[in-house]
Amino acid sequence: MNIGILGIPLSGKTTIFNLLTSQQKQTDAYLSAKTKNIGMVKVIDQRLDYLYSLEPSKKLTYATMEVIDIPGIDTDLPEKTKQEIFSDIRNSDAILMVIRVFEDQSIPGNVDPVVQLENLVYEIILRDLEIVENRIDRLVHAKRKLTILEENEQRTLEKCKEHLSSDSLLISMFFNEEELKQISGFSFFSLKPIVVAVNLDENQLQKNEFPHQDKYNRFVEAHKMVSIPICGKMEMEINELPPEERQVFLEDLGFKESGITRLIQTIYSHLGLISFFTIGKDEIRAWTLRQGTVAVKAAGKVHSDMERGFIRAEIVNFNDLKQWGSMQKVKEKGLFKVEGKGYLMKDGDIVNFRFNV
Ligand SMILES: Nc1nc2c(ncn2[C@@H]2O[C@H](COP(=O)(O)OP(=O)(O)OP(=O)(O)O)[C@@H](O)[C@H]2O)c(=O)[nH]1
Ligand SMILES: [Mg+2]
Repeated sequence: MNIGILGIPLSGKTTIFNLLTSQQKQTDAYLSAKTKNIGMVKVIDQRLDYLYSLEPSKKLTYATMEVIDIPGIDTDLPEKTKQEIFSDIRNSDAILMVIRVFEDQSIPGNVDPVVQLENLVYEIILRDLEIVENRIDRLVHAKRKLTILEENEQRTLEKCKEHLSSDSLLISMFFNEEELKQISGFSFFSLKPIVVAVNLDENQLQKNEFPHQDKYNRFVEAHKMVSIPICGKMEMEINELPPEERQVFLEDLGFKESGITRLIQTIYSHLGLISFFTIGKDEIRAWTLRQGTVAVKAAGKVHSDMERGFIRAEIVNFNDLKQWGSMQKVKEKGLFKVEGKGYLMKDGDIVNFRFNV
């Protein structure tokens, strides 16, 4: 899973990247950076800690996501530069937009969330239109008769073009299965799920109030995005505290968990991701799946041999284990399940794959 971070210059992208990945890349109050950063995010999951407390193992491995932090997108940049910046997140599975609302005289830049959203969506649409128009152009000017498949593809692309030209993201368009296949190879930006981190100051965060909020919320909803408030500055301060003091600090301010934790969870759920767990003497580990994944494919995540030689999956759901407190009890209650290749994996499944190669 890979997430690309997008925003205008100096909106707090690298600050949030650092918080997500525990890195310390340079942030700057005046000069927009020209470099990209790549890092891994640990998907904190308290269920994993609970499993470890029942049966300690040598290693505890959280699920991870990769994030890419790119330079700020300024509408005034030359087209070619924008294309280059965007190309670094072309293969991302989702976009994390960072929108600046915090006021700070020493940091230049726009603080109107709606203007920023409109500009970024406009840029995303332009990138996709370039691809669609190029491809249509090649099909139209082909020096031979198009195949039926190509004719169908052209028809689908014409529909995409019309939709994009009306300032709409492709994610809000309906595609049937065949059409989805035709367009899947283009990695359209506007088909990627978008999570918006709205970077507020402490006061705005606590009151959950900021300028243009209603218009902002309507825009987010209309474009099938999901928004999460965060204060980059406060998150940095929390990070500087010793771990045992962080929770108290948060609770004093009226929060249950840090904004970064909520952000990771929001990304996870907006992308339709679920976790399953494997337990062994050497490692207790969480794995990420898309909702709707079958058991044999989940096995392949752990090891290709497990997919190839899949026999069955032995499954206990975390919620049942938590309720009854031990595997023994869960078995007595008849909640230990044996499932075949086509079983639809559920969030929180604890799995032992039986296989033979
Ligand atoms: N007051 C305040 N400042 C912040 C907040 N978040 C980030 N900053 C500051 O804003 C400046 C820009 O932050 P960066 O994280 O470098 O922003 P960026 O979007 O990566 O910027 P470029 O990559 O250069 O476009 C830095 O000085 C940060 O310390 C916040 O929540 N409040
Ligand atoms: Mg940056």
